[in-house]
Amino acid sequence: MTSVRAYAPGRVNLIGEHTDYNDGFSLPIALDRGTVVDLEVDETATHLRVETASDVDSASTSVIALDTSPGDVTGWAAYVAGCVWALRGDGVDVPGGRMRVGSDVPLGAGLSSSAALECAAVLAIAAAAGLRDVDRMTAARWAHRAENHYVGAATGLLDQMSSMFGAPDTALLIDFRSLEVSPIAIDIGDAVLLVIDSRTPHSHATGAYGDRRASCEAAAAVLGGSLRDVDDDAWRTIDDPLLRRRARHVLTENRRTLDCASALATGDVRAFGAAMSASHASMRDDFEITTPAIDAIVAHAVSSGAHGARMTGGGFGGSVIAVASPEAADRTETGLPDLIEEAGHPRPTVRAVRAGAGAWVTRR
Ligand code: GAF
Repeated sequence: MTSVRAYAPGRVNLIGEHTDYNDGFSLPIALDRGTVVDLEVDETATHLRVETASDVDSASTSVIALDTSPGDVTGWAAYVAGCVWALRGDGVDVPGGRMRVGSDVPLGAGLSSSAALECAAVLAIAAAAGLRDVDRMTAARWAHRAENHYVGAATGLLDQMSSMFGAPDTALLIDFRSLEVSPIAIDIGDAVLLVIDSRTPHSHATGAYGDRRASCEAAAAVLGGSLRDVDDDAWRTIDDPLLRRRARHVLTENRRTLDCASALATGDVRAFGAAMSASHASMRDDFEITTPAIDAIVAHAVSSGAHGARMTGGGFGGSVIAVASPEAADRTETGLPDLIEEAGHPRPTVRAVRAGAGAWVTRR
C-alpha cells in the first residue's frame, strides 16, 4: 500500500504586508513549526477520509468525495478538499484513502496555519498520485487555488510561497511580479526574533481583507496601472483620502521591504528594526488593519528595547514579530504579557523563533 508523509511550515512575514496581490515585495521566513500529513492510499476508495488531531481543531473526521466541488465541504477540511479539487482540475488522478493531520502551528494567530495545511496536503496528494519532483511553484499555485477558489478567501501567494520555499535561517525576498525568490541569510548577530501571539484571532475569509484588496485595485485604476508600475510618491496625486492612504501604504511598504532586505543582508539590525516599526505605523494609520491589542503589544515591545516590531500577516488580530537584543527579548518575555493583560487585552504569548525548513514530502 502506498503511504506518504508531507510536512509544510507556517510562516512569519518579516515585512511587506498586503503587497503580494499588488505585484510587490515581501520578506517572509518559514516558521519552525508546521503541519504533518500522513496519507495511506486505498486505490478502491472514492473518497479521502481526513482525520485531525486536536491540535488542528477539535479532533474530528471529514469524508471528502474525490469529485468534490466548491461548497461541498466547509471548515478546516475545506482546505484539504480544495487541494483535491485543484489537483483534479489539472488532470491529476487523485487517489482515495486515509489522511491523518497533525499541526503545531497555532490557529488564527496570523502564522498561516491554513497554508501549512494546504501545502502539506497538496504535496501528499501529488506524491500519492504518483507525481514525482513536483516543482515548488506548481505546488504553491495548487494550494493557492484551493484557498482562493474552493475555500473562497481571495488572498495572494505570500503564505503558500513562504511555506514551499522556506529554508533554515533564511529569509525570502519574494518579487510577486516575477515570482522570483531571493534567499537572504539572516545575519542579526545575537539579536532574537520574537513572535508575540496576541491571542485575538484573525481570519482571511472575513470582508475586511477583501475591502483592502478592492481599495488597492481602485487606487491602481486611478493611477492607470498596477501599484508596482507607478512612482513611489504617486499616491500624492490621488484625490480620495482613503484610497490615497491605502496606496501610500503599499508604495511605501514596497520600499521598506527592499530596504529591510538590504539591512538584513548587511547585518544592520537597527535599520532592519526601524523599517519594521515604520511598517507597523503604516499598517495602523494608512492601511488600518491593526487592532488596539496589537498596537499595544508593538508599543510595549519597542519600549522594552526591541529594535523594531510590527504586526505580521493579514491583520485584524494575529501576531507581532519583533527583533530584539537578548536582554530586550528577556524583558519582553517576562514583562509584556502582564502589561497587556492589565490593559484589558487577552494575555499574549511570547516565543523566540528561527527560520525553519520549507515543505517536503517522502514516500514511506
Ligand atoms: C494574508 C494573505 F493570505 C497573504 O496573501 C497576504 O496578502 C497577507 O495576508 C498580507 O500581507 O496572509
